Amino acid sequence: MLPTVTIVGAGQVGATAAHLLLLKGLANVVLIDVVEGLAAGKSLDLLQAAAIENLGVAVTGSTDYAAMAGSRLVVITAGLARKPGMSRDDLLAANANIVGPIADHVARFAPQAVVIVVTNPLDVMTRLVLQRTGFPRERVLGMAGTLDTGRLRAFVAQRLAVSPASVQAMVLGSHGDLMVCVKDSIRVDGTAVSQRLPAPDVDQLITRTRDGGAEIVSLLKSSSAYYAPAGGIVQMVTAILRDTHEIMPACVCLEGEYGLREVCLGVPVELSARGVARVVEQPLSPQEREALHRAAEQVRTQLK
Ligand code: TXD
Repeated sequence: MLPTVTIVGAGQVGATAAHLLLLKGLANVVLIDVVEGLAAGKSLDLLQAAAIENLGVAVTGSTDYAAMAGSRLVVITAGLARKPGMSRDDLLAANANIVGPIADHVARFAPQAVVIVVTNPLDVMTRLVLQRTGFPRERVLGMAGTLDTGRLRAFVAQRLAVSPASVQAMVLGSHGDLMVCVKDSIRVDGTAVSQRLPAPDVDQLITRTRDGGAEIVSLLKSSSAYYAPAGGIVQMVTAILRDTHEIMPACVCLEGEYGLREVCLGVPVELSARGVARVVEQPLSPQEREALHRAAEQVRTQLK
């Protein structure tokens, strides 16, 4: 029997992630949204889309948080998204008021679930969910690093006209201006990117990755990105449901790793059936380490 994944927030990111999960035949999906009819309507549409693909998956939608009972994973995408000119931090107070009570519902109705937080500002919301659920840190993760890494891989692959499958990278730190792109981690067919591109070009691709969300917001105007964010969610969900032990970046509460404590930040983690099997300490240059600590400071300030 397929496991159940609940997605709270049936908006752009939530519904697109549901679609991907169903098409990959990975899970049955429960959608929950406060807007009357939204989750129910989208779940019917998704059920029919799955039937066209001959997939016998279950999809339901509800306004009732109790519908998440028995879920293996809960993904939180509920909240406001950015409009042009807004930073992720402008969403802080409004989204904390949405995500805090949702975390209480998760603790009540899905006490054994692994939680993936997506709502911005991501690092602060992940910490909030960790505190409000009281779950161990292994079971509360934030999604941003898989998205940011995907963006960087896309830009490098496009610039060099190679397959994205040939490009490896690791983007850490905060989801925002203080993201930390580990330059040594960018490799093309196993060779350092510095052998393929001049340093200013690499820097330009890193800057475009850092501003990748804003670039899309400024074009779409009435919403932020959702296809690649949904892909980033499904990459993590797949590793957890299939117990792959893959290493990928995720936002997790640090307990001494990288010299940081009690702050949630993007770092490489090994994902398994129980969530985070291990935080991986990747070698960083002194500048990257300092940038990671600056990101931690900013997240701490926002938490206050
Ligand atoms: O990398 C990342 N982490 C991100 C995060 C990448 C892209 C988007 N990122 C953030 O995800 C974005 O800044 C937002 O904070 C969330 C959701 O973005 P999305 O684009 O999906 O926003 P929508 O389309 O507005 O959908 C949000 C839905 C909407 O249907 C609301 O009715 C619902 O959330 N909502 C709720 N559902 C359940 N319960 C409550 N309380 C609730 N409040 C709003």
